Amino acid sequence: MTSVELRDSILHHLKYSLGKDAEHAVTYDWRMALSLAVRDRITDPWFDATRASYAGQHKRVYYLSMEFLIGRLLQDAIVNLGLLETAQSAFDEIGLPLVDVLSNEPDAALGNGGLGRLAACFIESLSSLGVPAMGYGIRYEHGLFKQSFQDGKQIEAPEDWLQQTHAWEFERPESTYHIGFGGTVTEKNGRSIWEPEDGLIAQAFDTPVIGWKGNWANTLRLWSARPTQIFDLDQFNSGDYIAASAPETLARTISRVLYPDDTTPQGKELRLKQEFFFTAASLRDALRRFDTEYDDLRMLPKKVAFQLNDTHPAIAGPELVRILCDERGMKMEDAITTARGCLAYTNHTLLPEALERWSVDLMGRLLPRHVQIIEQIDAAHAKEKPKRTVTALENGEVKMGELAFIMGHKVNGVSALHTDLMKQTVFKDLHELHPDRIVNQTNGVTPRRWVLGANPRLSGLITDVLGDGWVADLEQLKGLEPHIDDAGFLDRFAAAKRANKTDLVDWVKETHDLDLDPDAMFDVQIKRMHEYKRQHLNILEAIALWQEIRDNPTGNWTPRVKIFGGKAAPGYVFAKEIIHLINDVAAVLNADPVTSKYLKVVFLPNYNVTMAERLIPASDLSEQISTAGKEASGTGNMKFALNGAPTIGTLDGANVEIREHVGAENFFLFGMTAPEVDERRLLGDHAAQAIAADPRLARALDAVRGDVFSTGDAGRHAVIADNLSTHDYFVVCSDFTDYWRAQREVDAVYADQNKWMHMAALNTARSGWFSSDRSMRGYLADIWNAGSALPEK
Ligand code: 26Q
Repeated sequence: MTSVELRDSILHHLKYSLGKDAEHAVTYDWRMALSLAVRDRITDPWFDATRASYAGQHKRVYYLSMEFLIGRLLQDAIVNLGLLETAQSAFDEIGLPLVDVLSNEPDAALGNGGLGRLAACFIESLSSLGVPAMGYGIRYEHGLFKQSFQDGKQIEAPEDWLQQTHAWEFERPESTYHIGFGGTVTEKNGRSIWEPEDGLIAQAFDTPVIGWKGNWANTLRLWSARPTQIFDLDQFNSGDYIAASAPETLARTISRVLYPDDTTPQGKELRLKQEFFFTAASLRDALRRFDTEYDDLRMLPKKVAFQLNDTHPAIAGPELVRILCDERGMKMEDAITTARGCLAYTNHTLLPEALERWSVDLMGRLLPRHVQIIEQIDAAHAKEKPKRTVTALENGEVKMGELAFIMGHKVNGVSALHTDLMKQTVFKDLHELHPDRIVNQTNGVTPRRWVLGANPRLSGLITDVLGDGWVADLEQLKGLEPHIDDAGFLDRFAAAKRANKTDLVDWVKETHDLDLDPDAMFDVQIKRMHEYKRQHLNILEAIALWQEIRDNPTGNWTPRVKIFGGKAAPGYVFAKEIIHLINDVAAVLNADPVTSKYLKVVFLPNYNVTMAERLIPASDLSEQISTAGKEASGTGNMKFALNGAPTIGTLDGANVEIREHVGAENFFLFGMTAPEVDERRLLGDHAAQAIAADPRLARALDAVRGDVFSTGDAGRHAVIADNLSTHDYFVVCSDFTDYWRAQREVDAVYADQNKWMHMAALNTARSGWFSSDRSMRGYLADIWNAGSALPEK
């Protein structure tokens, strides 16, 4: 496509789809017109992919996820279609900067964090690989809340991405399913029949997901809830017009809003309804598709794979058994075996408080037949493993992890360490019963969004050296290594980083009126706020460093800006305290005339995918400092490494594998290992001991406890100091001293820019393994037994 053709298509849509002429069009109109013009280019490959999937009778992969953190879609589509330069020239002609048009798009935050973003990367990779696949989720009317700060404290506001027309989706009024809740189970001729009392309609909305070079497109199908009937006719006829519309509001509540907790699930009825709602609709949809092609249900495991993204869709096990058995007449044991052949489960956390459990009472009220089936699943499992069994139902609760494990033919962890810990801890007994079921699939990220799209300067350099093959085959980045010492390479690498940093500096100035020095080290920690992620360890180190600089203001300090971003779950009081502390520390440090040229702290509000795309390419140092054993994998860590930001981190999650790939000498390791953490906790007074042994830590904690960062409100942050000085479950104090040591090593290397850039470039060159294309190939081979439908090239 030429830029003239694209321009004409944009002008066509502006006029005929948006009803605007060029003279009166605002940025929104141009963005919509460009989106529709680009969407037109996706439609043919999308249809071709659908046809090829049917024609080739390929196995289909269905990725079931409560969250798809897709962010903006326009730039990604343009990049994957190879239309970036074309769009650039088209808008040059129109006389509007393309970046303004692209940044008009709202960031679709249909997820909390890592798990949701992983789903988005996986769907993109499956399209880039040409695998017939579909993502199934919920079309939340409101995604993750918007965050702002008032007096340093987090304020939440509703997110409203659907206020504007969603340019990428196609409404499917014909793809609807009736989803029932409650009611009773009766038996007829030995067959159970569930007769739900309430119900609503799940309606599909499809978003095409285009792969690299536009060779294939899959569908992200999101379900929206609507009432079976808009009005209660009895009430309507008896004259209570307003009350008659109540069922409508109630039904729509189901897809109204994303739950904002990413670790502590609350046993809320609405959440269970959401889970069943989207899972049941997705299964019915996949089975309808299967029925159009095959008539033998025993073929199901050969043709269909359902991947459960954590336990949130784990009700898929009992629901599929119910359909096969109650509706399709399969014997219960065959139904269980067939369902298991289709299902696999990915675990994303070992934190005990994050493992989903539902009270049998609640589940029985909403899904009476499913509770019965779970009992039968347990019974069948006990029969299969008579010696010693593990059940999903226990003490009046349904344990969703156990249920998903028992109903999956494979269960995977998301990093090597996490998978090992799964075998040793939460799933120890089940692993002994089924030693072949747990497999590892280390996470990955899509290089199209996280390198090519987000970091055009670095990408340009890489393509100059290697050609563009690396985009589809990221391990080709290894080919950079021999060039690192070539004349000019490191300079160009450093220049790209420096330019990304000045872009960030300009943006921070414009949006937050803060002055940052692009020559300072940009030390970045961006992720959800959680005690196990230890943002408080990071800020304690900043406080200690500030105190040290004040002691010796003429010292040879390496200038740093510590940048934070992340949201706290609205009900997570301690995480919100940490945000407040960081903001208060920032206010004091940034106003200090003596130290602020060496050390600044910035907490950027409303961290989201779009902000990550801006920050990561401009980062020097990646903070991955969770308590060992707690972060299942991390995926931000991979994005930083790929973009040439070395890690300071613990041996946790995928950090372990990143360090193996980039080399120990290019990774700033600190802290206890997972077994050391467990051992350390056995000492009742580990925090007190650590504080007694490190005067820097003691002094920093005193400052937090006192009124240094809480002018006029002394003791405001004492809760944090007290928590850390006493139980300190996440062993912040015990890791502090080694963290400080590693940070000073960072300072020393950064001061030698040649050495630093060498290290940074090696991080890029050696991180190609962390592509989500590699992850997807692993799932295809080890879990799904499926493959690409594209001809080999
Ligand atoms: C469950 C029930 C009720 C309400 C909320 C939830 C809920 C929602 C989201 C529970 C967990 C999540 C999200 C978890 C998550 O994002 N985990 C992260 O997954 C990443 C991808 O595998 C890993 O890289 C991270 O280490 C892990 O923390």
